[in-house]
Amino acid sequence: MADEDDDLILADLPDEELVPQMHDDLYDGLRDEVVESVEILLARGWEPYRVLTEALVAGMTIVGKDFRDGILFVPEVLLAANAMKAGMAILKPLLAETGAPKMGKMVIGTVKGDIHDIGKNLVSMMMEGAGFEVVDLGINTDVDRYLGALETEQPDILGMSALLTTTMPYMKIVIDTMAERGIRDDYIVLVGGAPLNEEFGRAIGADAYCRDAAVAVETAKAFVARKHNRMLAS
Ligand code: B1M
Repeated sequence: MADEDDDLILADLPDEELVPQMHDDLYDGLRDEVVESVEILLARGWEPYRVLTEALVAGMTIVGKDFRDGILFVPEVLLAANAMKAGMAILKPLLAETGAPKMGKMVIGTVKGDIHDIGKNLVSMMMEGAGFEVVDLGINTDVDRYLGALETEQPDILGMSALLTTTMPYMKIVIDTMAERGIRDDYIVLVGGAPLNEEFGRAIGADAYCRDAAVAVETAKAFVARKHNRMLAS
C-alpha cells in the first residue's frame, strides 16, 4: 500500500500545516522536501529570518530533544543537519542582502574537538546580514589557527562556538593564550553554543556570551560601537 505521504503536495499545504510538515521532513532528513518548503514559504512572502527560526531552527530543536533521549542516533541527526544546511543555503544570500554599511570584521570558528557547525554558520550568516565581514575558520579550530587568523585578518571580534560540555573549556585556553601573548584586549571576544551560559562566559574571560545568532549580532554591534567611540575619544 502506498504511503499517504507519497501524494503530499507541499505547495498545497497552508502555512500552519506546511511548517509542522517541514519539522517532520527535517527530522526525517528529507533534504529536497525541506528545500522545496523553504522556497514555498519565501514565495508566500515570509521573511528569510522567520523561515530560519520558525521552520528550520524549531525543527532542529525537536531533533535535538530526540537525540538527547536516545530516539535518534548520529546517522539520522547527520541527515537532519544536511537537510537544515540545504535550507540555510537558500536563506544565506537573502539574509546577507541588506546592503548595510560595513560594521566591522569577525573571525569565528568552532573549537578544537568539536564538529558542530550549524549554529556557527547561522551566526556567520546573521552577522554578514548585519553588515559584518566574517572569516569562518570552520570546525575543530585549535588555538594556533585562531591566533594566526587574528594576526592575518586583524578583526574586531573573535567568535568561538562549542556545542559539547567537553569542548567548551577549550575557549578558556584560547583566551588565556591571547592574554599570555598580550593581545587579549586587542579584540572583542564573543562566545556561544547550547551548553554555555553567561556565568561561563564571564568565568573564562570572554567579553560576552551570546544566547543565539540575533543576540550575537546585537552584542557585536554594541561592542564595536563602543570600541569606535573609545578610538574617537582618544
Ligand atoms: Co551533537 N550533540 N554530537 N551532533 N548535536 C548535541 C550538541 C547534544 C546536546 C545532543 C544531545 O544529547 N541532546 C550532545 C552534547 C551533550 C553535551 O555535551 N552535554 C551531542 C553529542 C553528545 C554529540 C556526539 C558526542 C554524539 C556521539 O558521537 N556519540 C557527537 C560529537 C561530535 C564532535 O563534535 N566531536 C555529535 C555529533 C553530531 C552530528 C555530527 C551528528 C551533528 C552535527 C552536524 C553539524 O553541525 N554539521 C549533531 C547535531 C546536529 C546535534 C544537535 C542535535 C543539534 C545542534 C544544532 O545544530 N542546533 C545537538 C542538540 C542540541 O543542541 N539541542 C547536539 C541548531 C543550532 C542552530 O543551534 O548550535 O545551539 P546551536 O547554535 C545557536 C546558539 O547556541 C548560538 O547561536 C546559534 C544560532 O541561534 N551559538 C553562538 C552557537 N555558536 C555560537 C557562537 C557565537 C555566538 C552564538 O559566537 C559569537
